[in-house]
Amino acid sequence: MKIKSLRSMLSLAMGGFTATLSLITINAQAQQTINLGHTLSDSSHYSVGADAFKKTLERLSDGEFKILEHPSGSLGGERAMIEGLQIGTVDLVITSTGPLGNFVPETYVLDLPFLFESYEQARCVLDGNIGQSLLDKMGEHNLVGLAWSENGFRHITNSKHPIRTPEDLAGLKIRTMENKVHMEAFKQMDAHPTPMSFPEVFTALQQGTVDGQENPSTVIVATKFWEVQDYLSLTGHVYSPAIVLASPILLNDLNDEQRGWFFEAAKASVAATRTEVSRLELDGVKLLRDKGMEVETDIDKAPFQKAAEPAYKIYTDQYGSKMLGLIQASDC
Ligand code: EAX
Repeated sequence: MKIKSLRSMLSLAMGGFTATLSLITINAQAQQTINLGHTLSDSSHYSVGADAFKKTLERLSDGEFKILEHPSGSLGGERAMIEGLQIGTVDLVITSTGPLGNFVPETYVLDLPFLFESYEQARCVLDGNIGQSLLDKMGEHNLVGLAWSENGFRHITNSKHPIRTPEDLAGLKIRTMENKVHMEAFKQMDAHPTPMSFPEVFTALQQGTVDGQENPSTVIVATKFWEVQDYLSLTGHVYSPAIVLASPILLNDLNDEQRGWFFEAAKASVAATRTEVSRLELDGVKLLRDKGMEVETDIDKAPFQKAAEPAYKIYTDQYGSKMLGLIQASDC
């Protein structure tokens, strides 16, 4: 009798212990905080995308995952954040392809100047088989590509004089992303390309370390570059994709259903970001003019395209022409 009651006491205690343990597990899941970093302000198109990601993931997972957004490069520049994904100190990043080629060289093709003519064409390529095959490549480099998002067509700003032709760039120090295809293109256009991590750019422009920079109107607006740049030329010299990347250390730990939520959330993020990019392509330029920038809208792109052409050969000599050929031949 004594033994029996001792057993039942024990089993009661064990039951309670197990129940407590599973509560702890549920609580731990309910509180799993996911750190999402990007380099732009909390009013940017990346933040619009981060908000959509957050809402979707928190809804689908019924609060099991919470997104904590770290805007404005507070987790570092894009290169540092991508490294963070690889070692698991960062969970999610929305980044341009700027430094991505250093990790996944297959993506350099997307940085070629004048590769895409319109948003429709770029989005169509990135949403199709070509985009998917490039997303799959991330897996070979210790990253998870959740979806292609968008930064926008890049335009040139500077503090010296209006840029209407490639010759106007001669001698100007232009900050570029840490991307050798971009640097090559600007070298070909006679500028002095100066690679730099994005969080350093505003101060470099302010202090005159560089004369100009190039970014989509989305970024120029979000970073208030009008405070340190007088001239904007709508060169649209390269389409700048963004990508939603995850850490394999996070994703590999999840079950299929949970992983699916992250891919769904990335899709929602892309849709929201693209809508904002399209809006800012028009409204952003108006705002920049209102802020006092002199905007050159009527740019003849042909001479810029011609000047940047050698960048294609330099790229294909190193990486072959297969991916480029596929993009150029696509139905998009
Ligand atoms: O991704 O570095 C850049 O100029 C990027 O366009 C910016 O960080 C947004």
